[in-house]
Amino acid sequence: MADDIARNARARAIPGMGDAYFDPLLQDAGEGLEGPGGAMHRYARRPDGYTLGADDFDRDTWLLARQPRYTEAEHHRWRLLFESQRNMLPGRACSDFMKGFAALEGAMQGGIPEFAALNAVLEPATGWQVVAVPELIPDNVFFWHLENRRFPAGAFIRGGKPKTSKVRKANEGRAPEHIAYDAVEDDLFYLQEPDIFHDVFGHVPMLMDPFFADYIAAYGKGGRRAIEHNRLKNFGAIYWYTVEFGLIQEADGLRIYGAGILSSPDETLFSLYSDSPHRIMLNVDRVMRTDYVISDFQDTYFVIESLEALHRATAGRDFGPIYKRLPAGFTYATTALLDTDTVVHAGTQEYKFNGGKGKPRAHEHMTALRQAHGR
Ligand code: HBI
Ligand code: FE
Repeated sequence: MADDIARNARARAIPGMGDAYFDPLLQDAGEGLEGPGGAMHRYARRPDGYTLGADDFDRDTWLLARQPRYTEAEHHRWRLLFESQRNMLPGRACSDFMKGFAALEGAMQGGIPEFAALNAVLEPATGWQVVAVPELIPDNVFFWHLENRRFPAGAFIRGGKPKTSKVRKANEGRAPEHIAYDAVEDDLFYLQEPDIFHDVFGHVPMLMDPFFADYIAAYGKGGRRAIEHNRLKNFGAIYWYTVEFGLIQEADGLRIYGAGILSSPDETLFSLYSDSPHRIMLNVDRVMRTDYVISDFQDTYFVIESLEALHRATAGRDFGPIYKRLPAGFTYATTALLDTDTVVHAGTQEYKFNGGKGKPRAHEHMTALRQAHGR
């Protein structure tokens, strides 16, 4: 399949990045095994000897020809994350996520899933596929895949190289495949970059929904225009505040559909139950002007009425004239509340104003939330 996609990419060239976003560092970095982004080293020397080499990586499409064969330690990390986060879903994830999740659960439990098994469920439902990539891929390639109903998922799983001294100490002298994470949640449960757990557990269930499936494909199509108009950051905020961190108003309360939240146990609690963040009804024009947080919980979550309404607010809309009026960069801070907002909850912003992640008060804030909500 990866070969077909590569041929297809050459026949119908991937739209360029445009002058504004041409990044010489990205274009020139690395050769062969390292890959253009330098992440192939993740697959180069696997504990069980199964190696993904330069031939397994396509430089046009950024696709891996196959998933690596995962070690037992990696399957173990998946199971830890999977079990723990599955228990967070009931009453918190939206009904459409739960529906998609139920259909995919057979292919997702027991260890890191085979994309072929996921696609056997996903493709007949909405025409989407999951495809393997080594890491974050360039925006134009990412959008091109989305437009063609392929969701690029990182093939690696987090936690292979413990970063904190606490985790390192707990595992001193152990071979990589024997590193234990059970007692050291902090390193495993905080997400720095999209890995296979975030991409598959967080994103794929929503791709089972027809409206959401169309919404993301339309988003991919719109990406090219955003790049041409030099408004990629503004356009990216839409994805961020919907696909990654979106909330939805359901009949019996607020629920989550954003993959960034649903792959994080703490943000699942924070987004729904904390008094700190604002919760505001989604307005696409407002969101495109709003900055966002990349290394901590969001200061503001945007709420939609339905997936159908989300689809309507974006698909088929001509963003060209909108970009002409839109200033480059962001106008509103992450903590802003505007007269024109439809406010669901005006946040105290206490988490933010106490310094956020890593600060003692952030820790207390989360401990209180976990205790109040049984985790
Ligand atoms: N690549 N693999 C991967 N996953 C992403 O979520 C992703 C990406 N490249 C670019 C990108 N996201 C963002 O720039 C867009 O959402 C704007
Ligand atoms: Fe994501």
